[in-house]
Amino acid sequence: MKQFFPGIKKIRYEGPDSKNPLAFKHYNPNKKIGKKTMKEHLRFSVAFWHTFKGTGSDPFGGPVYDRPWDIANDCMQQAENTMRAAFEFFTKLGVPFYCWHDRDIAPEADNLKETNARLKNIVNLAKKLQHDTGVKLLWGTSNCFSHPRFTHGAGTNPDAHVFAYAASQIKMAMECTKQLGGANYVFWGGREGYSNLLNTNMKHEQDQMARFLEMAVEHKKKIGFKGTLLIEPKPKEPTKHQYDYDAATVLSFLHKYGLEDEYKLNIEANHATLAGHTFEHDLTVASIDGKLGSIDANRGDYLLGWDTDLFPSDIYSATFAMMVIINQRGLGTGGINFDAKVRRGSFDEKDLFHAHIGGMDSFARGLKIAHKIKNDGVLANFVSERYKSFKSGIGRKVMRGETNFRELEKYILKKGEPKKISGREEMLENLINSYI
Ligand code: XUL
Ligand code: CO
Repeated sequence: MKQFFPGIKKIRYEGPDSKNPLAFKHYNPNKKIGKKTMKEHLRFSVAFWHTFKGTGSDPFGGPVYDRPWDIANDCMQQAENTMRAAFEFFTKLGVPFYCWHDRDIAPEADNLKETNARLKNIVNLAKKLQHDTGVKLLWGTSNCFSHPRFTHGAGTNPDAHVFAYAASQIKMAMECTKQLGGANYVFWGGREGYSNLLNTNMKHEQDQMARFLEMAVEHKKKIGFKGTLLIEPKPKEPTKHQYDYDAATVLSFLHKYGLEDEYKLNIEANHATLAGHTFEHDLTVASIDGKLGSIDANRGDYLLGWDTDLFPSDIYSATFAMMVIINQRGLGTGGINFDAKVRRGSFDEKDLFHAHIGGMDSFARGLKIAHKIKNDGVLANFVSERYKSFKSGIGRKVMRGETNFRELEKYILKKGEPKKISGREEMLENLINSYI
């Protein structure tokens, strides 16, 4: 069998002192952190679209990456080579999961029937390779944004014909995800938004989207797919305004349409920052509602205002993310998917390994640090102390719904001015630094 990464051996853990760029310094899959191994905590996944289909092109220049699996005359031969290269990569890197869009793994043909036949063909190959290697599918999704038919959206398209096309495409992608034992199915509304309010009936588009998501639930049940349905918020890009703006917006949408028991959220770092939040903010918003299902790990660039999808290397961000994940006792069926791309100048195959090793080590460090912080309990004690006035007396009555404005006014007339209490932010930041 042809090797696509012949110069690279299986990546091993060598510990924090190793200087080998092709070794893990922190990710030691079988090491236990608390009750679970690192592998079980982190559930790493590689994104098919960036790692195997990315070309490095940008608005100013075409493809630059050297990808030996792209060299084939026939598009299905190319798809097969890409899938084989992907499984060689997953195995050498030692990740337990991967994710795809339908159109990443098999190219579209002239009509849906032929397109579906191509997809089925590649899914059969993926099934065999999953079986041979033990690598599993974290999630499948459908690309309903690249083809010109989706220019005005898929589920929110003003043309019902396009809506029906998107439904047919997602039906097939859900069935393929089920066939491959996928743990989740993701909806990212690539063009579900508007670029101009003058031609947009926003209420209609949102009602349409809800109908779309209801039908997805109905089909999930019909085919017996047991995975979690996930929605991935993003505020803008490609449209000026995406309806799934951020975690809070998606949650209230789900509550408004009675879909809250059917969907969880897949939170992406760079999407949260594009929405003007920190990554940990959106993770927390999803988590406190019991809806943090999975993560797309990456990062933006402070100097660039778009979705740069850089590999995550910021230890603070990884630590804060892992604090939220540990607090909710893991991601359930979800995982940490590197929805990230190497930079245009990092065009050879070795760069793909460096990038993923760095991302995995960052989250492994974040996990170790977050676990220690949690175990020591200092931060949690500080926070619980800060709210202790709601545990007894008048505060307790407030939380139990046993008081009213009149009684609170009486309370203040008797007790007078509250004492100022410091929030100790700098002290807490110093505390976090002492663990990093
Ligand atoms: C786009 C993005 C997508 C989704 C899957 O910004 O994050 O790759 O993760 O469609
Ligand atoms: Co994503």
